[in-house]
Amino acid sequence: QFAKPEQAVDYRQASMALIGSHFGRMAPVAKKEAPYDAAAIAKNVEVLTVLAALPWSAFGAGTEGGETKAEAWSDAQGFKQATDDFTAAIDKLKVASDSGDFDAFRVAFGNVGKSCKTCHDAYRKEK
Ligand code: ASC
Repeated sequence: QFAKPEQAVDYRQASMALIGSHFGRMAPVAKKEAPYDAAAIAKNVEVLTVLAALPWSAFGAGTEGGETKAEAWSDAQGFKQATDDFTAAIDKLKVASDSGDFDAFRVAFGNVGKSCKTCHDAYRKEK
């Protein structure tokens, strides 16, 4: 899939950047600093569900490095669990945003943010 390890690092960083963009742009809505446009949120979350699947195949054996701690490979089971928890949280965000219910969206959005942070705290190098 990746000819060189650097290409895997680039791919996971690029896909994470897109996830951060499509997730982060909804933060003002969740914080009630911007109006809740249910259709716009649902459309954005649709994109996010696709993006959320992308990074994980770019953490294969031999691609250690970048911003990722060695623990992502030495604790492969924990890392897999953390990424599965994230995609499960994204799936719940999709259900919530499709419902058009603001409070359901807000709670599910917060849970996705927690799963981002849990995985970053454990497996991403300090900046
Ligand atoms: C973001 C982003 C993250 C998460 C995290 C949530 O927008 O880039 O890594 O949210 O900060 O706690």
